[in-house]
Formats: sequence, C-alpha cells, structure tokens
Amino acid sequence: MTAVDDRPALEVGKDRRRKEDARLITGRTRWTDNMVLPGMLHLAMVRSPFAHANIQNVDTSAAQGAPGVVGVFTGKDLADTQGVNINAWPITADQKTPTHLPVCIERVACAGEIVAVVVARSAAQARDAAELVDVDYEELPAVLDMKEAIKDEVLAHPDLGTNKSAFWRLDSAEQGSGGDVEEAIAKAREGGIVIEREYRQQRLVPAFMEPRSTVVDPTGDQMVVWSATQVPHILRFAIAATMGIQESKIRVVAPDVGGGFGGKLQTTPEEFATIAVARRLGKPCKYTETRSESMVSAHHGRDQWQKLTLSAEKDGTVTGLKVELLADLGAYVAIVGGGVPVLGAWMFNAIYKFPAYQFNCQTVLTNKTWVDAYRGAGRPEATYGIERLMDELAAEVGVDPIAIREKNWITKDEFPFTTVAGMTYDSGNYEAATEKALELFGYDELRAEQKRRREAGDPVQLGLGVSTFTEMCGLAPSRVLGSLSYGAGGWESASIRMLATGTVEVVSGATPHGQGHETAWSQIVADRLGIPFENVEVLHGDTQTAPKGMDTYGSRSLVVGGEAIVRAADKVIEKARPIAAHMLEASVDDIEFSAGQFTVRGTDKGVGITDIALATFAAHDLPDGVEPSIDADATFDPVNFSFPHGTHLCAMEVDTETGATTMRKYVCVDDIGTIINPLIVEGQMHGGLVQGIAQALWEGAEYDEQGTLVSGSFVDYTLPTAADTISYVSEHTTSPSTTNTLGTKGVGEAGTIASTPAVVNAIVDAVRHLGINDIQMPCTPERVWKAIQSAGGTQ
Ligand code: MCN
Repeated sequence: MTAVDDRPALEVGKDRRRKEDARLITGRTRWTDNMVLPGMLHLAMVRSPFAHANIQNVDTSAAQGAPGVVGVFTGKDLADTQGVNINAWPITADQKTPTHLPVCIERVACAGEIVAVVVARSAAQARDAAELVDVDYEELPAVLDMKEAIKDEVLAHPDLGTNKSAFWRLDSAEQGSGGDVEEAIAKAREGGIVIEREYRQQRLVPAFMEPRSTVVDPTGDQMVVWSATQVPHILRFAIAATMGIQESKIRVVAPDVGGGFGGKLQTTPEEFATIAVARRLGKPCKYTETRSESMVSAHHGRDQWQKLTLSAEKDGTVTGLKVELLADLGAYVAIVGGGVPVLGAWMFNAIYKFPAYQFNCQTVLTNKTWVDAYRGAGRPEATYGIERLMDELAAEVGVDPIAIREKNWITKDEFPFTTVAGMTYDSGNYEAATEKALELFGYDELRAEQKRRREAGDPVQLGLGVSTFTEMCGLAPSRVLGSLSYGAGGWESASIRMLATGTVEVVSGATPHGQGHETAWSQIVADRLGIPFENVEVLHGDTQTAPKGMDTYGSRSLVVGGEAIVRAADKVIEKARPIAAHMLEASVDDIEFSAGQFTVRGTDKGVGITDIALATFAAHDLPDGVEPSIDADATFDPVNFSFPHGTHLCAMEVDTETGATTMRKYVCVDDIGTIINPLIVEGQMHGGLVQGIAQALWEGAEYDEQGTLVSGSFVDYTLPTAADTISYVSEHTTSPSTTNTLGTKGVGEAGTIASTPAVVNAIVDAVRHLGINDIQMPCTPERVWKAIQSAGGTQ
C-alpha cells in the first residue's frame, strides 16, 4: 500500500509541455494523407469553373482510357448512393435549404463544385485524367453580391424561387427581457444621440495547415473512414443518416488533424464522394485536396453586412441597440450554416446594459462558396460591430473610449446578470481586466504621445484601440439549442478506465486538432485521481475507442468535455470507495479520498487508488455485490454557456502619407476562469490573436464578376506569418465560471473574437482627427490611404 504522504503536486495550473507535440513535430504521427492501404486507389475531383451552370453533358471517355484509370463517376453514376450534405441547425421551420449533392447531377451552384470523380492507381494519374473529362456547361446568370441577392432578381437556385433562406429575430420587448428599441431610438432622435453605421464583415478562408483528406476502406465488415475532420462523431451520424449505411457498420477515425479553425467542422462533399466510390469499387480509396482546391471548396467564414443603430442619452448612457444583419451563406446552407450569424443575437449587446434591444438576421444564398464557422463564428462579427460602435459613441460624446465603456458595462457586483438578450452571464469582472490591461499597456503615456504627435503634425500618427469583449462559448446546453431549432445537442462524453498496473485510460468525445487536449485532460485526471500525469493516456477521435461524442468547436472541449472527465473521475472514486473500505476493514462512511489515497477518517490507515485498481483486476477478495471494475462513463450537458471576457488594447502607427500601418503594441488581459495549462492557453491566445488581427489588416476572399475566387492561393490571400506579427503581452484575471466544477471558461476563440475591433479602432483613432470614422476591413495601406484622400487628405 502506498504511503499516505506520498502525494503528487497539483497538475492544474502547471506549464506542462504538450504530450502530443513530440509526435506531431517529428513526423512520427499519421496524418490521413500518410495512410497507405493494400490496393488503395486515388481520387481526383473534376470541379466546375463556373459559378452557376447547367451540366449538359459529361464526357468521360478520354479519361476512362488514360493510364492507371480505374473508373470515372459522374453525379448520375452515384445518384443512388452518394448521400446528401446535412444542415444540422435550420434556424427556422421554413428555412430554404437547397439540396446539396456531393457530386452535382444537373447544375452547379458555385465554382469548385464537384462534377465528376476520377479514380486511378496513383494520385498523379487521377489528376492527369481529371483534365481529360470534358464537361459541357450551359452558363446561367449568377448572383454574387448579397445585397443583389436580397432583391431576388437573379436566383442562386431557381427552383427555390428566392435567395432568402431564413429570417430570424430577437426582440427584447417581445420576449420580455427589455424595452422597445424603436421607442428608445425615437426618443434619442429628439434629445439624445443616435449612431447609425454599416459595417462589412469580409469573407475569410479558414486556411488550416493540413488540407482536407479522406481515406475509406470498405472491405471489412465495418467500413472505416479516416478523415482530417473536427467532427468524426457527427460525420458518422451524417453518413448513416444520408447514405443508407447502418451506423454500427461505420467507424470514423480522425487521426491527428493539422488544424481546422472551424473549417473542418463540416461533413463534406469530398467525404461523401470518396465513400460512394470506394463502396462502388469495393476497394480502399483516398482523396486529398490540393491547397487551391481547399481555398475554393472548403467552406468560408464571416461575410455579412451589419446595419447598426445605437441610441444613447447625451452623456453616453446607452438606451437601445438595433441590429440588422444580412448574411451570405454562399451556395448552400452548411452544417451550422444560418446558425452562425444568429449566434450574434446574444452577443451584440456584449458587456453593456442596453435597456432595449432588437436583433434581425436575414440569411441569403448566392453563387459563391458556402459559408460556415470560422474561429469565433458569429461572435467575432458581433464583437466587431458593438466595439466599433462604442468607439463611435465615445467620439460623439467627446470622452475617452474607456470611459464610455465604464459608464455602460455590467459591474462586478451585478453578476449573475441576465442581459437584454436573455442570456445569464454567470461571472465576470470587467473592471479588473481593464485596470490590469491599461497598466500593462501604459495607456496614459501612449495617449500623451498621441497628443504630442497630433500637435506636431507628425505624418505618422498614433492610434489606440480598445475592445472590452465577452463571448459565449462552451457550445452548448442541449435545451438551449433545442429551443432555437431542431438541431443537434451539445453534451459531451468521457470514460475513465483504471488499468490493473496503475495507469489510466481516458476516453474523450472531444476531438482535438491542435488544442493539446491529451495534455490538459491528463492534468485534470492526474489531480482528480491523484496519479502521476505521465500515467494518463488520452484516447479520442475514433468512434471505435470513443463511441460517443459531439466533437470540438465553439471552445467547448474543456468546459463541456473537461467537466465530463471530472464527473467520470468522481464516479471512479465512488466505485472504488466500497472496495477501499473493504480492504481497510472500515465502514464506507469513514472513508475519505484525497490525492490518490483512500484513508480511514482519524487514522493513518490508507490505500492508494492504483492498489485498488490491481485488487479489482484480481478480484480475489471484493465485497459482495461489487462489480470487479472501477471504470466509469459520464455524459455532461451544460446548464449554461461559459462567458470569457477581457480587455484588449492595441497601438497602431498610421503613416498618413502612404496609408501604411504598423502595430506598435498589443496587450490583452483575458478572464477565462481557472486555467488548466497556462502554456497551452498562451498558444491559443497568440494563435487566436493573429487570426483576428489578420482579418483587420490583411485577409479577404475576393471574387471577380464571373464568380471566380481571385484570392484562390496564398499569393493572393494574405495569410500572415510570424514575420508579420509582433510579440503580444497576454495576461489574465480570474473570475471562475460557476457552470462547471473546474471554474473554467473556454479560450480557443477569445483572441480572434476580441482582437479585430481593437486593431480597427486603433487605426480609426489614428486618423479620426482627419474626419474619418470608418475604414472597411481589411485595412490595407491602399484603403487607409484612400480613406484619408476622400476625407480631404492630411492638411
Ligand atoms: N484551456 C486551459 N484553460 C482554460 C481554457 C482552455 O488550459 N481556462 C486549454 C484546454 O484544456 C485546451 C485548449 O486550452 O487544451 C483549448 O480549449 P477550449 O477553449 O475548450 O477549446 P477547444 O479545445 O474546444 O478548441 C476549439 C477552439 C476553436 S472553436 C477553434 S476555431 C480553434 C481553437 O480551438 N481551432 C484551432 N484553437 C485551435 N488551435 C489549433 N492549434 N488549431 C485549430 O484549428
């Protein structure tokens, strides 16, 4: 028996290096594209160059005869077996959802859609032969601009009769959570302040590092699908639901996945097409996209117009907010689809006490790549809108942007606080985060420098940007999801198995693709069960070993999946307790558990949980009626979201003669509750910040008038590298969440959600004295320069 005092130090809060990194960065892992199976065939996709066209004929004869080709399949060939893409979150009962076939049969609705699949002995042969497929297209008028789409003059899907997919509204007066927004605005027009702005959230490409890849082996009793996906469990469900394959006959594996950022939260045409072809041929098949294919055919993010009206009293106290969104879904309603912009309904009001609020969202279909989640999904868009507006209000009132926020935010004594949108924020302390951020940033000194430069007429002006954001993550309470639509649930599952020799297997339904779960989950379990970190093995991403799960997105894995692990660990302890009592010859009521030891209250008698695992394995002397196992499963469905918040401050230098912008300083203080692994959190923050900053400064998916994605490679789509970024200062304050026992809040999207408005606010702040109050993102030097010129230049 282990000595009672031989206890490990606490793991939670330690800067543990990621367990998984050794295999990831030394090439000792197996990415989907590295899979080689006996007799495996390779697929290449023939994709439409047109945004909208009827498919009149597909001549595959030349491709059929090409070297190495085993078969060429059109949509017609696969009609009965290819399934159909799913939309998991229809936002209204009458939402218009076009049928999304993996391989098109009659018509393509955006460039990049698959028209035929070529199968050959090598990937190169398949690609060469794909060039020989001759498709006869009849080009149709395409609608590419969402403001045109809303007019219904040109239809993205003529059979639907309209481009309008769904309209969704939340009104505080109607739902009883606040006053009438129209009244608030009318009153402010008489004697207060009304700020009206229109902001554009440009389209972005998720740009994960590993392109999407799928390998299907149909030869066994159970079909195995390996895919570079964020959602193996949802994929298995979708295959079963739409392809007529029994769910128990499908095993989906997400091996190590090289990033997703929401872009792999999708069941894709490529996955369905590969399955359909592999089953038809009875042979293992692989499809890996090229980067160019990925840019045009993996879903895009953002893409909305925001018409915002904020009303306030003359002193800057907010009285109302009306949001009118127009969101481009692209050619199809994706898996979360229209639900992404709708998440903004609970986020536009942010940390502020608006007495009246209304959110309206119209989603439209166009002939462009479909749109879905991209890091933050719905929340960066909303945060951008409200944080830009608060700066405009500050300018109108003539006070510092920090002061206008202080005047209107929920104070630390008001938690839990139910917002005008009807969401209850459990905890937070905006004062503490802001105070710390201002100090780290040197706010007052930088404001003084700004003043000096302005007075001196310096061509390089300094601007300071602030973003005091919150977000809702930890998707999501199933009941809340259910009350919004008929979509999926939001629970997560975990199992813990104590092995005989003292090590532990943890099975998680969450599916990491870069977030370091194996390390963080090991830290949680090590503390809970009082065993060494190194003795915990985390299994995930395979429906055979981890049969139940809702996967990873929406910064949910820790607050939902981590809590499921805690609950499973607690069950393990409870299962072990009577065995401990039996071994220690004491009553169960007298047994206490701490740091891996069961002890008899008031004595120094104890037994370690690992000794109990061995005794249970042997099962020679267990109490009557106790099963020989201390394994446990738990499924956790959260009662609320988690609400990380923080204050981000950015200093930008703007050369008013050239429009060039340079980031001088970036400080963020985030409150994500209890931190499991500070090193992982730092990485998540930095990665997230770069993505949010990139939206403000560089990235944008642009189409030409024919509907061709002109920013279809990294030559034209400016993805930043480390050389383009500065060193960020990232610190924390802590107000533990009350919705999970660890007190944690998610971090995976915080940096992205918060940073975009901080950067644009800083740029606008640098040139506001020239009469500029907005610059459309990305704020490239050309756009900044043009804004300065249209405002009359620097003189
Ligand atoms: N963590 C922690 N303490 C906290 C909060 C989180 O130690 N208080 C740790 C967690 O244990 C976990 C990591 O931080 O190891 C992220 O946790 P969480 O916030 O729960 O987010 P998820 O694991 O659910 O990851 C999803 C999130 C999203 S939505 C996107 S998009 C995103 C992101 O994670 N995509 C990523 N981070 C990414 N990181 C990488 N490398 N690649 C992606 O594609």
